[in-house]
Amino acid sequence: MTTAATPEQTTDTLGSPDEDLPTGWTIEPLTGTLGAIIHGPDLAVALSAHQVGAIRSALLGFRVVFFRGQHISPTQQVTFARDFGQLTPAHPLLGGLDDEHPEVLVLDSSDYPLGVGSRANGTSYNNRWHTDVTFSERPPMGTILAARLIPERGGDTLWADLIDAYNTLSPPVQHLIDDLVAVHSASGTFDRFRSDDPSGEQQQRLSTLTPVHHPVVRIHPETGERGLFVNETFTQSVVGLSPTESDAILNLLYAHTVEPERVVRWKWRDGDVAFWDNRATAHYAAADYGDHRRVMHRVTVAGERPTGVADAAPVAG
Ligand SMILES: O=C(O)CCC(=O)C(=O)O
Repeated sequence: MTTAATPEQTTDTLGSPDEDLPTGWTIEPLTGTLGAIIHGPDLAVALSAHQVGAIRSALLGFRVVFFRGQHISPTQQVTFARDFGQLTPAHPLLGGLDDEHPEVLVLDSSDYPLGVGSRANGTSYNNRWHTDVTFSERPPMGTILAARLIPERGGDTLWADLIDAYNTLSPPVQHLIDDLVAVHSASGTFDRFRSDDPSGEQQQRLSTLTPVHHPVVRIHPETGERGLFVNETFTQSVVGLSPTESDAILNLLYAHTVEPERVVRWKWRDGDVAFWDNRATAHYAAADYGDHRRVMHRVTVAGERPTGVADAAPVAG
């Protein structure tokens, strides 16, 4: 199991007591448990194994880490991301930035015209809580998001801590959900292709994606922690429950997950980079900047098939 940096191991001033940090690096936690700024790295240059290990450890401990003012190019973003594993294509349904950068997904608010909240055709520009690509068998392990164009006001991103969400449920509710399995699907969210896809190519890709099953409570593959693994964007229902039961349990979990104590909010500045553990967080991009433009580049590191409590339990002899 990998060791994770925790808020207790760091200080919010320069000179962290964490002796494992590379020289000149410090970690500034943003809340009691979730989110930290890593000061010191230059993501535009090759990192040493020690530096990569320090970022990974901070990621496991804080679940989302931030780097200020990096201004990295798409190629540098891809190179940095590769330090943490194999990359996925930009998205199962959407193309990449260009032929040189098939791993870079462009999130441009101008592709989703119309102001606040839900956008054209009833679709949204990530202003809905979600964990990335949980409609696939192997959702990404992590996501690296680089700010390219930030509106003057608004456009923050919020992350919620899925492990703390599990840990703060009462034991009877934990017991109730520990062995449940949920259905995740891209349809609904990406239905806009029906009206927005003259060639039919994206609709064709959508039709190849069948719903997948994931445990409601996921065991983190590196830390062994239990976390909720459902989100209101891609989770459709809980297997074996009536629609009323499924909706009630999922809505309870969603509401609990995004209570303010479990959320960190990031105010972007030009050149910032965020890296989140997609196995332990959900996120939400606030669409509160009217018709201003906001552009982000996203790269995702491949992940494994989620395992649940039942998968991890020892087999009875
Ligand atoms: O644009 C953002 O701030 C978040 C992006 C996002 O939600 C995503 O990549 O899934």
